[in-house]
Amino acid sequence: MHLTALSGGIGGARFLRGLLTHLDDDTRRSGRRHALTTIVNTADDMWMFGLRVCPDLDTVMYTLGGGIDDDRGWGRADESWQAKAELAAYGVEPSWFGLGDRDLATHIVRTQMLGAGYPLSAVTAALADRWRPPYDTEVRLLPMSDDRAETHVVVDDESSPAGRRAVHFQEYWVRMRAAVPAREVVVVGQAEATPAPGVLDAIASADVLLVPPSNPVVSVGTILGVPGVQAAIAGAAAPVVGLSPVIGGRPVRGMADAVLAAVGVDATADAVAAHYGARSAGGLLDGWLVDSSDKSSVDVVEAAGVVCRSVPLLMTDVPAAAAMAAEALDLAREVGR
Ligand code: FO1
Repeated sequence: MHLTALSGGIGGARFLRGLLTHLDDDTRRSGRRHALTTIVNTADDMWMFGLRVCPDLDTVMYTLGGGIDDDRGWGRADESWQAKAELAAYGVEPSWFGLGDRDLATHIVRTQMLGAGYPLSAVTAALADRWRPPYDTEVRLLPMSDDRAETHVVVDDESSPAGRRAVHFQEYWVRMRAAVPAREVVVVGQAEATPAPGVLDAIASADVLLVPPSNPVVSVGTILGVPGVQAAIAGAAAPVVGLSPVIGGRPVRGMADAVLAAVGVDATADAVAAHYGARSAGGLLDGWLVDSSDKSSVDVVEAAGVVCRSVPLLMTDVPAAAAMAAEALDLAREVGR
């Protein structure tokens, strides 16, 4: 089976690790081989100290390749922070973003290759070659685009004449901890971006299209916003199944409701499904998984034209994520008939 997933950082990466575990179990049981293409959000990306940092691509690459620090959910295991401390000693910014010594090598190689004229998709393939996921299932990482599309968040700012200013998503998310209201989310350059090589084909040729529990606005929304992607999904033969990133009225990654509010979406499993829309009504979803604690929202989601099931969605460990993946594929079979 060929699966294609749209993913952001931490939540999406953890789900994909569970999916690969489940697919390998299926290969051992049935002998069937599988392939997974992950289209990753690049609107979080940022220039820092002259280096191009791609947090979601790196989080997926490290998580699937075994290099991730599982407690943080981002960056490398066994990390040290000497360079970060030295940069801070020089008083250079951003001091609020944790660039570890091991992680810096990834950004140096990426910046070197971009400088030599390689597109981000080629750089990603080269970096991923070192981080080969230890699964039978063939895994391919694709940036959503080779072009620059950057999420900026508009926040209140009395000191500026307009009373507002735009900050890069990372500054809003990491330095400001999403603690102030996001008035607007703007993806700079998105309208001019084109899907990276392989993206549209991975959507068209997939047997199943998955929307992991990533942030619907700044991770999945930014991928869907790349011109051509939404139309490719609408026209694809594969069923589209998503998993709610919101459990019991709270986003699992505690700050996601800040950007949901900016686009007027309540932090509930059914509001996110409504935001994505039913594929039968020109939206994204054929099927939607909500957590067991959100069983009461199944009827609301189904009334909107999306087949809905409630199952445990808390990714406490890899087996839990694998069980969620099994449920998602089961639902895909049901809606795909
Ligand atoms: N997230 C944080 O909350 N604090 C950090 O200092 C931080 C550093 C960082 C470094 C490299 C990287 O690939 C990701 C990093 N992240 C950090 C996560 C990053 O902000 C992600 O974009 C968000 O978590 C959303 O996916």
